[in-house]
Amino acid sequence: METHATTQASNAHLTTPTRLTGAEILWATLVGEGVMDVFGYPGGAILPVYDALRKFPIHHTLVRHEQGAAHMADGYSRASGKVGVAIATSGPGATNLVTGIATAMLDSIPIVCITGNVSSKVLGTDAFQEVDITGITLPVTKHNFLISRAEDIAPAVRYAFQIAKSARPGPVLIDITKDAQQATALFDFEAAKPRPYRAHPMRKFEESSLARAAELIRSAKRPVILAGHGIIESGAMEQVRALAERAQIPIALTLLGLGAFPASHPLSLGMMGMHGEAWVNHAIQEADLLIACGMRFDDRVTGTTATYAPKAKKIHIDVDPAEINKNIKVDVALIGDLAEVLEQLLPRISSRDSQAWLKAIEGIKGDAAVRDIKNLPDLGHLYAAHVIHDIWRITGGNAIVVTDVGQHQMWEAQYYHHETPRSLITSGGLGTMGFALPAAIGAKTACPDKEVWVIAGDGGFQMTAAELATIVQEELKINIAVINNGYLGMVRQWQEFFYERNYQSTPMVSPDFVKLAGAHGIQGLTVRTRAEVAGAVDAARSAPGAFLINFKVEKEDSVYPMVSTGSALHEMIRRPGKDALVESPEEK
Ligand SMILES: Cc1cc2nc3c(=O)[nH]c(=O)nc-3n(C[C@H](O)[C@H](O)[C@H](O)COP(=O)(O)OP(=O)(O)OC[C@H]3O[C@@H](n4cnc5c(N)ncnc54)[C@H](O)[C@@H]3O)c2cc1C
Ligand SMILES: Cc1ncc(C[n+]2csc(CCOP(=O)(O)OP(=O)(O)O)c2C)c(N)n1
Ligand SMILES: [Mg+2]
Repeated sequence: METHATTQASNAHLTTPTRLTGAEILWATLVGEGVMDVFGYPGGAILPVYDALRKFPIHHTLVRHEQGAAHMADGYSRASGKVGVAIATSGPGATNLVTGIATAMLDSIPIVCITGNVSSKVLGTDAFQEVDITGITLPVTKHNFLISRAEDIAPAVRYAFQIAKSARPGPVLIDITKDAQQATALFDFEAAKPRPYRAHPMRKFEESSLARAAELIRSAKRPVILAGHGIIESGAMEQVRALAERAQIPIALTLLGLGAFPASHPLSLGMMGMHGEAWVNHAIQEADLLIACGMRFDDRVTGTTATYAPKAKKIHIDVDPAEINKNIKVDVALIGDLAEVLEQLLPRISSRDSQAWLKAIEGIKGDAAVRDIKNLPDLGHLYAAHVIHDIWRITGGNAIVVTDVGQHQMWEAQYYHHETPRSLITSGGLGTMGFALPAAIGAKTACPDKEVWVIAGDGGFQMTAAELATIVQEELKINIAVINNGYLGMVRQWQEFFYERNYQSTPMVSPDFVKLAGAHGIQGLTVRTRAEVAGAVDAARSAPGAFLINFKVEKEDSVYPMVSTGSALHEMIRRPGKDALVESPEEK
């Protein structure tokens, strides 16, 4: 239990060099870095660290699987912008972290993972629970360390925090041998400070590039801003908004960019890409200028690159030089932190008239509204779109929504309208099923005063459902919507469209999710019709503890529009008219 006395003792370590064990140095350095919460699971090779925890004012959440610890650290970071921390033992504990580390890597999320390893004297002997976790995680970390001396722990931890959050953020792993945890060394927090970070390579955007970008913006007739996750990571929401409003440029968002620009803003077009809005993709294909802000032209965003935005000049602003000309060749590259680059660009931008272009985009929207499932008559069937739209309406769009991966994830992006950054937490690049429940635990831990909703599929929810027990142990108020379509829906959709409806291994039998929640002491409800949705959402919100709603939705609905692999961005499979709606027979 943390006490005022222990807090003072550990803070004293930060100012006066003191002899401590390696385990104590680890915690003292984490305290110095501002860490208040960690997510982990103990075991033999990390026991000295767990033993020392009682002396430090850090809250430890005991997870049910180490993958959950990495996702919790990730969700904590995505919700708060701080570095999330996960801890595991050697061997299977460490390997269980890997999916979570790769998830953070693909979406550039700053987390620090700490693993114990066998004693340095037996490293490389296939000792009990020994794995080469630095070798295993080399391709999925921004950097990693193997530490075998107590005196190296503080500098490694401080450096790890700097690496995780600087420039393009990402995960860092520190593997610490057991003897290093047990040995003692002089702990000097100040002396362990890393050298100031210098962007590498230190390529400043040139004056001529800024001038060229400003000229392209001034002369464009059909410009579109492509708003990505880098806006949120840079904290460049104001600057992007200023650019859009001053030059009257409409904004298309990536999945991970949602919330970087308010959905209700007249210049907001919505999501681009494979399951983006049809008018957004058409606007991109018709544009004469794209201004990519902190986005990396993922293949889910471009469709086939051969025909991507053929009429457009392209400006790419990104902190990572490796992203420039990687997927899409651009005309002007501005390499640096987005907020800083835009601060320099904005004085060169004057107001311009985009009325004709904005009207043309409005024109394309009409057709989409007719096909929008929200506007189709209520035939007594429950669609995921209805559920998510209602959750958005009832929560006033103010919740943090954490999704899993699949159809429900795409419907969330289409029907929950995000006004603020960090209000959507989702695995984009790796697309990790099982992400939602643990990431929501991380988000709620970071933001205890926010309303947190999990939106998960029946498949992905089962991958990490063990973390329900963590929710109960931590007494977290998290609302869980399981979008239960009885299928691995997104894969079923691909089988429907591209494999002649051969539903091989996608129908899925699930437990009674309400009973499963009940077994953990979590209240729940099953909902089968639209009329029941609002009442259930209200019940969840007013319940004192966590609450699960099992939404039995239409089984064979698909996400539209869809740009199939190899197609151009404007060649979308569209939702059939209402007469062609696929509806499953009522269950007996
Ligand atoms: C089932 C499924 C379907 C999907 N469908 C779609 C879809 O239809 N549409 C869609 O958009 N996505 C979709 N995705 C997500 C997609 O795979 C990518 O994850 C997403 O498009 C990446 O968005 P991003 O480029 O904005 O973010 P990231 O991949 O996080 O890239 C961020 C970029 O910002 C840069 N950056 C970071 N910090 C800064 C800074 N301080 N200053 C400047 N630059 C910075 C980084 O270097 C990087 O280039 C889907 C995912 C799944 C799982
Ligand atoms: C760990 C993992 N395994 C497999 C996949 C491939 N995959 C992507 S979506 C999906 C189906 C998800 O089903 P469900 O969770 O029920 O969500 P739904 O699509 O039905 O909304 C699968 C299997 C994945 N993304 N992640
Ligand atoms: Mg499903």
